[in-house]
Parts: sequence; structure tokens; C-alpha cells
Amino acid sequence: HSQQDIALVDFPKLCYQPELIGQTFNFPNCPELGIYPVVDKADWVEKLIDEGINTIQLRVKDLDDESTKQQIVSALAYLNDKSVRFFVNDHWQTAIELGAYGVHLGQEDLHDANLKTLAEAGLRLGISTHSYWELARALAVNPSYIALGPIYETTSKQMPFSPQGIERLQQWVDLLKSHYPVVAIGGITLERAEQLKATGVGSVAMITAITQANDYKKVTRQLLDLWQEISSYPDQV
Ligand code: 3NM
Repeated sequence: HSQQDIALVDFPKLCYQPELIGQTFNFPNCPELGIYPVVDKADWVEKLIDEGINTIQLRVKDLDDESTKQQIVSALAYLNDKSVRFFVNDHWQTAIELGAYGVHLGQEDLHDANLKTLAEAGLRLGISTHSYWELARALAVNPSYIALGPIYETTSKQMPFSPQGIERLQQWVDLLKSHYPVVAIGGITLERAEQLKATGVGSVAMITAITQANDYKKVTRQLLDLWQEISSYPDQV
């Protein structure tokens, strides 16, 4: 797609959109994305929504297109009219067709997707970044949020990037915070959530910490509680 196409793109922000009144997604207070699990099956979407998660990404990597679509259909059927920000990784055409809240794209997917079509369909767009170069590319697209990773070592995804660390995350947040929501990803655990939150990052995304936990319900509740508590520290007073 030409640069001209990209220049015309304007993705919806994460906040409440007047034109969506009465529709599935309605976030009057425009909270940050907060605790953001990334899962590979629709049944995880169901289980985590039941624990109070309201931002989630379905990232299916090992199924064909048709089976992936079935997973998205199942997840959306469960979400129905719950106020959940449901992002689909990569499969942007299916996400448009089925009416997901948004799409998350990596840098390679960004090249292949028709961003103009995506933006015109009203879906939110999150983009992964791992370097200043990738950040520049993401900014050129004016997305709904920007993810930075991997913050710590991760075994969930093979990447040619070493961990960014907390200082780089702090730089990203300081640079971007009045323009874009930032999501931190990669090796994030309950134990690390507090120091991440201290950077001012609005959201932390994780796979293993939740899906490989001995007790995912407990970890999910602890993450939600911790994030809530830290968010309400009276430091802005
Ligand atoms: N993207 P875990 S890191 C899917 O840096 C993904 O872009 C990353 O899994 C990035 O929480 C990552 O198990 C894996 O480390 C996150």
C-alpha cells in the first residue's frame, strides 16, 4: 500500500465514540487498557472475562484461517454486549467482518494489512514496536495504542530483540504518554507489575503469567487488584 494510503488513515482512539452508542463497545471513562492478557483460544477469552478482565487479545498462531475464524466467532459470541475490548492479532479481514473492537499487528503484518480499510471500518489498531525505527513506522500510522517489547526475557515469542528493560520503557512512556496509550509486553509477571506501573505505563500484556499459572484465577485477580490499587495512588493530588 502506498504512503498516500497511510497518510489518510485515522484510527479511532480507545475512548468512547459517540457513534458507537448502543453498540457493543462503550467506554465512557476511557480507562487505560490495564491488565491485557494475550491468549490463543476462545475458551481463555471466556475464562478471563469471567474473572473481570476487560481488555484481551486473541492471538492464534497454530490454526488455519477457517479454524481461527471459528475461534474469533466463539469469543465474540461470548462477549456479546459486555464492555470488553477484544483485539484480534493479525487476522484483520476476519476482525472487520465479525466486528471485533480492534486489531493488533506486528511490523510484518503492518506491511500486509490494508490500513485504510481497517481504519474506515472503525476498528482500533495496536502495533508492536521493538526499536525506535519500528516506533517511527508505528507513529506514521497514527494507531490507537503502541506496544513495546520485550520488556524482559520471554519464551513465548522468538525475536531478534534483547529485552528493553525498564529504563527504555520509561523513555517510551515519557515520549508517548500524552499522545498514545502504551502497552508493555514480554516476560511480565505479577511480581514485576508494580515496578512497571511506576513508569506510568497504562497497560501490561502477558501470556505465560496467566495461561501457565498454577491458579490463573488467583493470578488474574491479583494482577487486576494490584493495577487498580496502584492506579489510585493519590500522587496526582
Ligand atoms: N510479543 P509472555 S513479547 C506476543 O515484544 C509477544 O512484541 C512480544 O509473552 C513483543 O508474557 C510477546 O509469556 C510474548 O512473555 C509475551
